[in-house]
Amino acid sequence: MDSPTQARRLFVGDLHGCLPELDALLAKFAFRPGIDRLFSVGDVVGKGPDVPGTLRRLKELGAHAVLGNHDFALLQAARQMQAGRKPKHADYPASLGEERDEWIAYLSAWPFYLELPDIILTHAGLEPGKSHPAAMDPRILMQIRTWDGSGQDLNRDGDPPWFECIHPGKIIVFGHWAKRGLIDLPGFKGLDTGCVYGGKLTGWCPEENIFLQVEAARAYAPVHYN
Ligand SMILES: [Mn+2]
Repeated sequence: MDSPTQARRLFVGDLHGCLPELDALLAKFAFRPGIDRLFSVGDVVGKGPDVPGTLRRLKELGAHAVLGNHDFALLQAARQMQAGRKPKHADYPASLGEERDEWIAYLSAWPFYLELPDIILTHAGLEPGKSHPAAMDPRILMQIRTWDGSGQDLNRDGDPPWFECIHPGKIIVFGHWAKRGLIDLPGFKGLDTGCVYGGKLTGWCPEENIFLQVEAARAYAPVHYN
């Protein structure tokens, strides 16, 4: 029997500010702060109802996270605005509220990937043809869905999914592909099930090998898979 205090890990899909659903997922898992560990696949910001509240919860729980393309876009927008330019996602830094500087510092510390003894965590996926994520293009780690052989077009109908082009020795946990939905293959766990679009928030626990899901309370954003 497992000891009741054995640590479990919970990997959670793209949050996009969906704090009520994150809290519901943590409750469903019976997450124990200080014992269990929480990991986010990134895309915590953008589109959704409570971005600062979601960041607050991750920070309170000591969560580990990797940068998603929207988190990266926020950091880029903040830098561009500081330089007096008008970025594409000018609304993203404003969505952080009064603790804007705290959240920019928090997000700035997130890596493009995390490597654990048994798992690699990345927002979108890995770059085929390279052996280790340290050697991979961060744009690809944050954006890949399909592989065209060169990394130019990362999302093209007819090209194979990146996870059919790579045979890593560890389980890859990722998000970013809400249109495709839950991916449960032996070496690949894709957790973006479109919560912010009115889908579900998905978590995966490797210790119990279970997926947990909660329904979105509502659709917070029109479906726009970017
Ligand atoms: Mn994404």
